[in-house]
Amino acid sequence: MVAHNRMAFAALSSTRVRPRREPRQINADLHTSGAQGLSMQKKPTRAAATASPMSTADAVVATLIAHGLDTVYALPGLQNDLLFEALFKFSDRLRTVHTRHEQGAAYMALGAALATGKPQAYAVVPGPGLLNSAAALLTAFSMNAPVLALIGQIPDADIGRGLGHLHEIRDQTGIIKRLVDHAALIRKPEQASRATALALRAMRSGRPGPAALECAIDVWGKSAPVELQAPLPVPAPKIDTDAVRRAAKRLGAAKRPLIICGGGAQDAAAEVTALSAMLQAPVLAYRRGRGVLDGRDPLSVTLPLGRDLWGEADVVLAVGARLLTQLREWGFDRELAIVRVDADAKEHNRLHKPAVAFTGDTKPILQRLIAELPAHNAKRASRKAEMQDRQAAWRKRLEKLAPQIAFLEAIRAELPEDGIFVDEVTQIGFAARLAYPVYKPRTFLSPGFQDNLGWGFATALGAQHGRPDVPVLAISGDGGFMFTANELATAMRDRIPLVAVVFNDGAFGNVRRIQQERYGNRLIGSDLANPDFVQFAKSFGAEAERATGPQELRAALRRAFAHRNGPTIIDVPVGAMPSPWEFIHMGRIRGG
Ligand SMILES: Cc1ncc(C[n+]2csc(CCOP(=O)(O)OP(=O)(O)O)c2C)c(N)n1
Ligand SMILES: [Mg+2]
Repeated sequence: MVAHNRMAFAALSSTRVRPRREPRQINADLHTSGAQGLSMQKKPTRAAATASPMSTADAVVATLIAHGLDTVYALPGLQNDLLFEALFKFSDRLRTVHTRHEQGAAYMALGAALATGKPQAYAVVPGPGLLNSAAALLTAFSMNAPVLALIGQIPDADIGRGLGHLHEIRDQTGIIKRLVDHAALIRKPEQASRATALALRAMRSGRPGPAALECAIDVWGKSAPVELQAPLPVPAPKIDTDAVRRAAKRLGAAKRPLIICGGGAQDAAAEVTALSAMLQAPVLAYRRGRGVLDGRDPLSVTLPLGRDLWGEADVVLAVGARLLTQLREWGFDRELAIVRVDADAKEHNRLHKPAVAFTGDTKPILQRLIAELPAHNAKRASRKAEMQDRQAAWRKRLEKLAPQIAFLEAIRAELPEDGIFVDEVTQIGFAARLAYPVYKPRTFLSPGFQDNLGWGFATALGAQHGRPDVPVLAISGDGGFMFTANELATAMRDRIPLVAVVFNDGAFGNVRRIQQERYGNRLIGSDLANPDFVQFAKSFGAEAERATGPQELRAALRRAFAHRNGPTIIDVPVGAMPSPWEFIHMGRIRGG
């Protein structure tokens, strides 16, 4: 195989690479060491200008490597056999991790993207393979996560003819275009590298997000002289100096400023932290913005205190956040001015006209605000004591959720500062969004507005695969865990040391409680017949144990985090838990 790879790289290195046009602007994340192996990319010379024949599949894979990708999460099949040939050929540069279901592959790519902040790819067959991966692709879209889907196709000449080829689906391209903003069908080897580079650029340009490339069964193997495309520059919108001044004036004069972070703030932690200190502004995050400001800072708030602060704020700085809950559920009025920073210009005016709006990457925009603010900022006393009191008051009311919080305390005590917590749609997850302290960015992965049951275990596997240097913990209910529990086989084969805690109440507990409380206890479709999760996990060869109560969980976690040679499943039997919803959907607080 080594000799085989050498030959492939000998062929590659005589392949011409298009020079980058604006090398200064190339996003650092895309221009990483993975590209260095393709040394011809760094200094395109005249000598290397003869493009040599290359297959479509080789060109796609070489371009992924040149963009710094190191893994493809995949499930093979006939249409993609020649793609897998290329993955074999380049397997010392790009690992192929194959899963047991396409949703596992796509969720793993998503988890790796969220944990690393870098683009990730998955590959699946057309039709059922695509649809099996679709919930994860939808989630990647909703979370603006840079995930590239490589999707097979029926023979090129027959696309759209409805002949009934294996895995044919009507208008696959149309379906994909509804799921992602950037999609392309590769029809010739000459297009393959540039199409891949364009997809990877689209994933980082403007509002980030997934992209998809389709390629027909008979196109992967076609060869032609190919120009390998180096990473393309990502355009950065200009920052309006006048707007910076207006925003700094508003914020500087604010009596009760509030910062709200969404997922778009994850790469601007230092800037948000600095602004929060300068303005003595609390920073509200609920799901995707957690960890941008360290949860130990008294200015770091989640719900429900965040809603009180929204009620009294005069200026809000929204950083990469949709504000749907705030503007729709909590209300607004003329006394509230909003300064918005968002990668997507369409986001600004959807529900409300902001006082000042910035479009672009949050980090450089916030840096400009930090530079401008001192000229306009009011003298501010520390709000530390006030915030500590208010936090304590809400902690007291949240004691209603003591059963959940006790488990979260056990987890926080054992998961190191930079350990990654992967949330699920379960009782402990709902409480975690309110009460689990997050210390660092990208260490609390929560599915955002899809809130899709079953994302957790496989997404966490991808997070752990992408970040082998830190412990990753997945929580799930017995319902959510079984969506992708089959991927325990993947975790064993690839020795992924994920620790997964299953809170086992024998029910779709959330649904059951709603049926009890709101629908006269008419229980339907909410009880679960479970396997013995310890036996189940052990049958894969995984470590597994049962822990009853928070103390036993803490001890089990300590053992689990010490085991780095494969996954651990901890089954935690629980009863029904108190409802968190009164702390999450709290209704209007301003605007009548
Ligand atoms: C993909 C998807 N299907 C259905 C739901 C609706 N749903 C929300 S919570 C839930 C039950 C979760 O059960 P479990 O994972 O056991 O957690 P528990 O509430 O028991 O803690 C369901 C079915 C959803 N959020 N996502
Ligand atoms: Mg359950």
